[in-house]
Amino acid sequence: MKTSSIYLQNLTDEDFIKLYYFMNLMRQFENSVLNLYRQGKIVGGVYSGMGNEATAIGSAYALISTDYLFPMHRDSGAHFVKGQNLRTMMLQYLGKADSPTKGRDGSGHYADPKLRIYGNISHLGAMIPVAAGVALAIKYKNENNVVLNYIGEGGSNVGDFHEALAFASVLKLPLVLIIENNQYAYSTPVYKQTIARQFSDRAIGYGIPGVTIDGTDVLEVYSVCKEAIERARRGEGPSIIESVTMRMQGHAAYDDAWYVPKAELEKWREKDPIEKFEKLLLDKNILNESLKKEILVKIKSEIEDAVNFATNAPDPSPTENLFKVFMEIN
Ligand SMILES: Cc1ncc(C[n+]2csc(CCOP(=O)(O)OP(=O)(O)O)c2C)c(N)n1
Repeated sequence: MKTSSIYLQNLTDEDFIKLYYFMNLMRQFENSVLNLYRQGKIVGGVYSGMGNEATAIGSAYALISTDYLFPMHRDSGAHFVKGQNLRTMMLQYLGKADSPTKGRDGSGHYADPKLRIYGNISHLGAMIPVAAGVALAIKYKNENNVVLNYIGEGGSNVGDFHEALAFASVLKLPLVLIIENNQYAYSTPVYKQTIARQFSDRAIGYGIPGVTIDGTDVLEVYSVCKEAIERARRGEGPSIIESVTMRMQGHAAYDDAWYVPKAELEKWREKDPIEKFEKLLLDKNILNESLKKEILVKIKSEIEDAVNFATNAPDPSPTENLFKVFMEIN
């Protein structure tokens, strides 16, 4: 943990508790989504961010409300940090009529322009040029905002990655790209994806800063992201942050990840981002057992409320949805 960071020193106890709350919320939200999937109430892919909580939460926490968030499929918690509410997320996952995509999709592929959240495009890498385009618009309009975009280490190998960064670096666009290196792209381990020392070294080719961080340490993620975001806000251009973590479950709910050695998972389990942060907060007396219980009970009841609300919400009309596949922006 880089405790010397000025940004870290500015965090209050309230911030620490919020980070803890959001990390737990993300994990419990995803558990409830998985349960709904197993009950046959959610169709399509269900992707787990287990192991990625520190990366998703710490990074999004470094944004201000007018910044733009372009998350990937393991960043559900980033939506909550950016202001998305649980009921809306649950409507979206259950494909309900009142969800942001009005039932035309059942995962994070939605946009909420008011909150400046633009969920991932399925085609890996395709989101980076879009994020760079928004960063260009910010620059044209002389606005003071930043775009935070994520890509998996596997997705970072597609051509769009290069095109977007070549463009963003030359124009010094306010874009921060996080490469979530969670060791596997579906069943392909990192050593079969690259022979480079680290993914952040790619930044050298664009003449921009690139840094590799411990993606299981929420405070390190927060402080390094904040530094890159504020640099971008000052007009000094994009950065790449490689956040190293582990995909603790299969690619999606249908995949038992048989190809991941058990010993590797065990090694990473000891670095569980939530347990690690919880221990730090308990040691620092920022958290105690009764506050912990209070937070977990609050999360449980918020999730139950969202599940009940969304389960009882109306389903979309099949005839209407047949013709409106592309999203309408309200
Ligand atoms: C261009 C493209 N190729 C293949 C896929 C199918 N696909 C979806 S996710 C995925 C693995 C992505 O791995 P990574 O980028 O490392 O992210 P992770 O899922 O590990 O977080 C693949 C191959 C896709 N969506 N788009």
